[in-house]
Amino acid sequence: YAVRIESAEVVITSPGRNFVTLRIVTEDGVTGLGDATLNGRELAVASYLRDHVVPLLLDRDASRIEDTWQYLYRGAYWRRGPVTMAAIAAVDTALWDIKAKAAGMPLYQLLGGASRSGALAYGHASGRDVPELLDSIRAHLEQGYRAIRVQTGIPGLASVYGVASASAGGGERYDYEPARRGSGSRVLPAEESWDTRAYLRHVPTVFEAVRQEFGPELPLLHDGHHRMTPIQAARLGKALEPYDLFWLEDATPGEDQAALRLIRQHTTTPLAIGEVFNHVHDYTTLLSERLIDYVRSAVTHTGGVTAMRKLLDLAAVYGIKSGIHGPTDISPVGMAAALHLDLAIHNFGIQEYMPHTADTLEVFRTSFRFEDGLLHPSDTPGLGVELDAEAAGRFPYQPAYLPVNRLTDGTVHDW
Ligand code: GCO
Ligand code: MG
Repeated sequence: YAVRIESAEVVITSPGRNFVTLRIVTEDGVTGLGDATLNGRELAVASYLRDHVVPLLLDRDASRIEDTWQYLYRGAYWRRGPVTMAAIAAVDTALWDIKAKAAGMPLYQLLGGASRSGALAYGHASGRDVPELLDSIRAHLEQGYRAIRVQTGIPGLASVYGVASASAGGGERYDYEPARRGSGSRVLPAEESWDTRAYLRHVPTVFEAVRQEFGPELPLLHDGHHRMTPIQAARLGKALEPYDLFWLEDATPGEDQAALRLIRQHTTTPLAIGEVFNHVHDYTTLLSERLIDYVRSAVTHTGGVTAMRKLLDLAAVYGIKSGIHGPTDISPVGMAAALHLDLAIHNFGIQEYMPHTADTLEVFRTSFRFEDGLLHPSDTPGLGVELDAEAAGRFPYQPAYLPVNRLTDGTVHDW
């Protein structure tokens, strides 16, 4: 059994934000899609694919997924990194899409079938102040969310990570954390300012207000976005214990695995990390020493379905669960891949979810659905996402960067 890869094409489109998609077509005319979007560094992955991967894919056997993964990973000699691993992820995901379509099955069936009826999703509530935050949580509950990420403005700081600039008003907010765009030919990142002490003073009071208003049941999450030192993170984890968080995410910069030991010694607040990771070896200390509770990798940035399955199976050995990365800079293709894994694996924890814009959903025709707080990949064969090339062409690439963060004295800090 062999199916020749006939063509492979990189599609860059920007229906509100930039997405990079790999589209592989077999000799039988079966199409597979893979997400290769790396927010703010999109063209590097597009070039890696176009210049160095597509020429190797042509005429290969599309059915040999593991072999192709190893060929691209070991064959490059140079290992890991977000650009390489996003490129490999796109190929891998597209080949799984093809295999599942050829089998006439939704991908989760090839991964072993459903382990649950749907994937619990968490939504992003935020507010510049507490009243606006409470309104945003209410709006999310009305939309059916059963778990909520809580981010707020900090008194004294002009703009803070995770806080949408417009008010919720009951509708969906699409302006969350857009990669900033400039005008003219030169685009520079926006700059934000940060004060960790002000943040540490304020956040526990916010969770106090949220628990007062919504009671003890609602699962609440919070993202520290890499901004604390280990001892500051330990202190925040302790201060938040009375509010029973589902998780505290990215308390410290992710590359320092040992930092989690110090946090863990001081707090029972569950910890999640890994959205900037791209390899199982980013996690080995964290998993084997049980220093985290949730794995935050994106399928898109961690080598695709094949590598994520292995990573999550290793996490399962230690009783650690999934919390797959799913903000809107993961394309609907990457999101669908996450949902098939969520349904199939045993150690599912929660799935991050933000609806994509109407323009994005015109380019990417999805079939997954959000209902009563749960996400469901559809039973459409494959991933269940199709790319409308004509619509994609209407939204050309626009240079855009994520913001840069500085302490109030001007020192560059983690964003
Ligand atoms: C999250 C993340 C995102 C990232 C974004 C960067 O928890 O969803 O922190 O909001 O900041 O993916 O591109
Ligand atoms: Mg995060």
